[in-house]
Amino acid sequence: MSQEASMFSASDVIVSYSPLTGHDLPVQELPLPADFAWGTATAAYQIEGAASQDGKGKSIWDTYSHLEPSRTNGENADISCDHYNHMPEDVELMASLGVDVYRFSISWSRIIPLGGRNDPINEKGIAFYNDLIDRLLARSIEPVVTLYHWDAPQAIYDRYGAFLDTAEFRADFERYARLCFSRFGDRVKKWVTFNEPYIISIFAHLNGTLAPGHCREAGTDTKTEPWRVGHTIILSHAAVVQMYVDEFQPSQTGEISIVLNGHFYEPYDAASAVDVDAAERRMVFYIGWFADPVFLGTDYPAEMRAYLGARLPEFMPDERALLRRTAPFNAFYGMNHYSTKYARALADPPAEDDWTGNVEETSVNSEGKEIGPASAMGWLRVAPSGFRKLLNWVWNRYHVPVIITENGCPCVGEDDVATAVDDKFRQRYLGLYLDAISRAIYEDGVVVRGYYVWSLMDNYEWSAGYGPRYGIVHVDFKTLKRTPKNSAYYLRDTFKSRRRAAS
Ligand code: PNW
Repeated sequence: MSQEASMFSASDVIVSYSPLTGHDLPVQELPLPADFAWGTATAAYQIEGAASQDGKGKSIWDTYSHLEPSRTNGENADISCDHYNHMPEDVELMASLGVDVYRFSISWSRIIPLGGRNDPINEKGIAFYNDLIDRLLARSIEPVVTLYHWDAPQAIYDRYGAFLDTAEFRADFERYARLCFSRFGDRVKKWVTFNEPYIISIFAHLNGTLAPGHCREAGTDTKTEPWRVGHTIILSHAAVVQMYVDEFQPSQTGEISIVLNGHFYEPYDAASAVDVDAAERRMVFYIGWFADPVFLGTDYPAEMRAYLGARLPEFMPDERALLRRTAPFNAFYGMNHYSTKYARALADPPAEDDWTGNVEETSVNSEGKEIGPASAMGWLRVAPSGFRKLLNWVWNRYHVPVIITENGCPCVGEDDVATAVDDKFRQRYLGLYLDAISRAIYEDGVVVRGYYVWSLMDNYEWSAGYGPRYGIVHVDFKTLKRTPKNSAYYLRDTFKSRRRAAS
């Protein structure tokens, strides 16, 4: 299985750590700016449960997690953390950890059960998010809201294939966004339109490991559809930025942007010019695909146009104008980052639906050196220097203040709460990644405004089910008891002292 396909699969879970050099890197507790924000992050489908409570409609994940045979490790998130019914407790928990920010997503089909622009609104769903936002603000926690974290209403997928029809999706997404701005925007001052367009395009519409799993079956076209999906996301994003700026920002005074994920890539063989090119090309194909049109307001990167030819959709003149107009209004670069990989240029011609730029991704380089110690997921390795380099890469290309909207890792043996709370591996990972941010800020001049750990609590890790646990709080999925792990206290304390050190 390719590294990409295994990213969300239970078969990639590691059961014991192997000792590796580099694991003993010291955490230096380097300073951070006094106004640097620390937050926790979640996504609706992964934590809420209450799959059909209070009139919620089905999303593509409700369908996908119930397929037979299962494509999600036999597990679904019908209940998960049952956050929908434990929300006040979860807000109190965050308050006790001293977080400044909570990044969560709204379930589109909870507030518009059928999703479409003429479909009815579910007031009970709206009431849930109003209550959540009010409770956060009462505890001085800033809500940062993602409109789309992977759970498209099933009805719009049934009607027109969701992202596969740009005009239909854009119109429905605009209505959904307008509803959110008008009902929540008096109190929500930071909006994210889409979480990780790369993953939506490639994992859900090419290799098919995430819902709707649209791939390699009758009537699908993996050569063009992932790029159509990306195109839909970019244009829907820009349209909603324009709407927010025109209709809501003057009175609500909030900010809006998008969240992009991406690894840093080192060359497989540092002495090989083609591998050095491959590493750069992989980042352009991964990140530049979305970030160039969104933040620069330009066409797709020239390398992508040249390589993909007619597989890549064109922006029409009015769409180019929309991109140019809205680019400067993206107030921050939301970065989800977990790990670094090696990139190796492939000599053979690529598959006809290749999406990588003909690059192979590995965790071991030409000299047999591992990129870093593996977490409980084989692909997720501790490589903080790659994180610092990625921060520089993004800053140099886009010059937009960065917010780390997700970063974290799962540890080995975390089912058992007694083992889980002593999460030294995670504390080390988080400490090193915060040091990397500090170096990027103070030594390299990158502007980074905040850090939201993934995740507030253990939750449903998509196709990998409940196997990998990313939480700083342990959840017992039988009793739903929440128990903070030591990393939760580590983050509370390290932000206190690092920020004091900086001021
Ligand atoms: C993110 N990668 O997904 C998602 O936003 C979360 O919902 C998810 O639970 C979390 O990270 C952990 O997996 C990722 O390619 C998608 O490196 C892709 C990658 C990493 C995370």
